[in-house]
This record gives sequence, C-alpha cells and structure tokens, in this order.
Amino acid sequence: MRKSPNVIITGTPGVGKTVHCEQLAQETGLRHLSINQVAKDRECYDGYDEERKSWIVDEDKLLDAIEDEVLQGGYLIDWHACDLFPKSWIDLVVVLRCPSTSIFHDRLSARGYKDDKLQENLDAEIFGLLLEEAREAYDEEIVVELTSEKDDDVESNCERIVAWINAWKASQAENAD
Ligand code: DAT
Repeated sequence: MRKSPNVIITGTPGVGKTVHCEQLAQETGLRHLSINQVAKDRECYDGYDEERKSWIVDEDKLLDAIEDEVLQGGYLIDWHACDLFPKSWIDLVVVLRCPSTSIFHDRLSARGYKDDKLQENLDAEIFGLLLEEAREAYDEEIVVELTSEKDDDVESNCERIVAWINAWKASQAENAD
C-alpha cells in the first residue's frame, strides 16, 4: 500500500505541466518525475523521428526504468501522454487545458514551435485529445480536467490538487488503522 499517491499531470505540450509540477513538488514533497528527462537520462529511446525532430520513447523500457520507484508512491508524473501507465500505479490523473486558442498559440510560438508542429499541438488541444485518452484509460472518478490559462489558475489548481493529496493520505492512514 502506498502512503503517498501517484498523480499524473498531463496535457498537450505547453499547457503548463512543468509549472504545476514544480509548484506541487514544493508544496507537497511529492517528486516531479519528468518523463522527458527520465527517457533522456536512462536512454529509453527507440529511434529518432526526423519529421518531428524528436526522439521516440520506448514505452516498455521506460516503464521498466521507473517501476520500482513509482510503486513506492509519491510521484508527480509529467508527460504529454498518460495511457501507458498501468491503472494500478495511478491514483489521480490531472488533465490541464488551455481553452484560449490565442493564449495557447502564443505559448507554442514562444517555444519556437512552427508550422506543422504548432498546428498539430493546437489541434490536439482544441479537440481535447489528452482528456479523451485519460478518460479511456482510467476510471472516470480519478480523472480531473483543470484550466491552465493564467497565473491565478496555477495557484487555484495547485490548491485543489494539494487538498486532494492530503485527503488521499488521510484516507489511506485511516484504512491502515
Ligand atoms: P508543459 O510542461 O505542459 O509543456 P510548461 O509548464 O513548460 O508546459 O508551460 C509552457 C509555458 O506556458 C511556460 O512559459 C509557462 C506558461 N504557462 C503555462 N501555464 C500557465 C498558466 N496557467 N498561466 C501562465 N503561464 C502559464
């Protein structure tokens, strides 16, 4: 039994996963597990996609690399995909959304995304692909959609997630008694 929950923070690239995870890690002591970073550090790659200019993650290798740690609990799993993580590992899935296309467009441009890559991510956000993926992969009651447009949203979202984490820990402690 985990004493601390595992929370997936997911959403289209640029939606605010990193800013949320960094703040939540400070406030809760849960560890920020950036899957991008893990894949890089532990070489969980299965080739390079020339068209997208990005590495292709070998999901089996990645899961093997993080399994022992994640099963201990207490991780904020930060990635733009979520359905690869086994249900039994995960206690909450937060899908961040940016409903304003203009704000989202500006964020992606500021990152240097152009043309196809920019359009692909804008479309993914408009159609809510990550939310659909999360709802298909996990039980409805553990999937939460939160808006991430402004600084204030980061504050209020983190407040909600911290409250949820504390409630989860309290209920685990009660069950253990
Ligand atoms: P991700 O990790 O999902 O790719 P990020 O956390 O790096 O996204 O954020 C991308 C940029 O957008 C970064 O400059 C911070 C900004 N941003 C994200 N969410 C925001 C919000 N709710 N309010 C203000 N800025 C935000």
